[in-house]
Amino acid sequence: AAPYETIRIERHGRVGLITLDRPKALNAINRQLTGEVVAAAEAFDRDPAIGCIVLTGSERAFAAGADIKEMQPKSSLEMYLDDPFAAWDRFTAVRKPIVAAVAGFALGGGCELALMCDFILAADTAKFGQPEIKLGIMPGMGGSQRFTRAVGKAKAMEMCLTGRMMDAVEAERAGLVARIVPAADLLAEALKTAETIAAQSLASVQLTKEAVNRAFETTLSEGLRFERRAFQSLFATEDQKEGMTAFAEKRAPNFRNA
Ligand code: CO8
Repeated sequence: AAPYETIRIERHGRVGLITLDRPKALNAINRQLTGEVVAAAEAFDRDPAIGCIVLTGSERAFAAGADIKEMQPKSSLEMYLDDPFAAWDRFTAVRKPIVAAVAGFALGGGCELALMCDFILAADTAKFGQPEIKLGIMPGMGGSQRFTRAVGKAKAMEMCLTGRMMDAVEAERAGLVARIVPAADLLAEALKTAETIAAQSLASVQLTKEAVNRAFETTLSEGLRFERRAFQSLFATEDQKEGMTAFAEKRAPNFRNA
C-alpha cells in the first residue's frame, strides 16, 4: 500500500474507499492531503479491479475546510505561483464515479471537495457551509460556482455572504445532496450504492458521468447531441448485448467490460 499519512485506503470488492484522516485538524485540507487524495483517486481510476470510488471523512467532520494555519502566512503572489489547490483539477478529471459520504462538518474547501464528487450522500449529522467570508477571503475551490449550480443563486449567495451552515435536511431540500441516511449507516450505505454502480458496465458508467457533467458545460442541443452519440457508441460493446440478453432471459447480467 502507498505510504499515505493523511488518508486511509481500503478496497471493498470493486469499490475503492478513501478516508480523510487528519482527525486533530477536522480533516482540514492541506497540501499533503490534497496530493494524497488526488494520487489515491487516480490510482483507483487506473485500477481495472475498481469500478467506483467513495470519499469519506470522520463522524465529526468530512473536512472543515482548507487548512487555515497553512494558508495564514501566505502572500497573494505565493498563492498565485504555488496554486496549492490546482491539483484538485486532476481529482475532477477522474473518470470513475466518486461518491462523497459526508458526516459532520463539510465547510469551505470541505464543502467544495464534496461538490467535486459526483454526488453526496449525507448523514443526518452533516453540516454544509462556505464560511470563507468570515476569514476575509472567499470560496476558492469551486464554491462560488459548483455550490451555486447545485442550490441556485438565492441560497448560494446567502450562504457565501453570511457564512452560515445548513443542516442535512436543508441541504437535501436545496438539491445539494442526493440522499440523507442515519449517521450510523452512512458508510455502509455509501459502499452499497457504490457497489451497485461498480457492478454495471464501466463504459456505460463513465459515459453517463461524462454526459451528466456535460449538462453543466454546454447548451441543451449540444448536450443532447453528446448524449445521443455516447448512447449510440455503447451499442459497440458486448456488455450492451449481454445486458439486453440477460433482461430477455430474466437473469442478472454478467458485465465483462468488453
Ligand atoms: N484549518 C485548520 N485547522 C482547523 C480547521 C481548518 N479549516 N478547522 C478546524 N481546525 C482545527 C482547529 O484549529 C482545532 O485545532 P486545535 O485543537 O489545534 O486548536 C481542531 O481542528 C478542532 O477544531 P475546533 O476546536 O474549532 O472544533 P469545534 O467543534 O469547536 O468547531 C468548526 C468546529 C466549527 C468546524 C471550527 O473548527 C471551524 O470553524 N473551523 C474552520 C471552518 C472554516 O472556516 N473553513 C473554511 C476554511 S477556508 C477554505 O476552506 C478556503 C477554501 C478554498 C481555498 C482555495 C485556495 C486556492
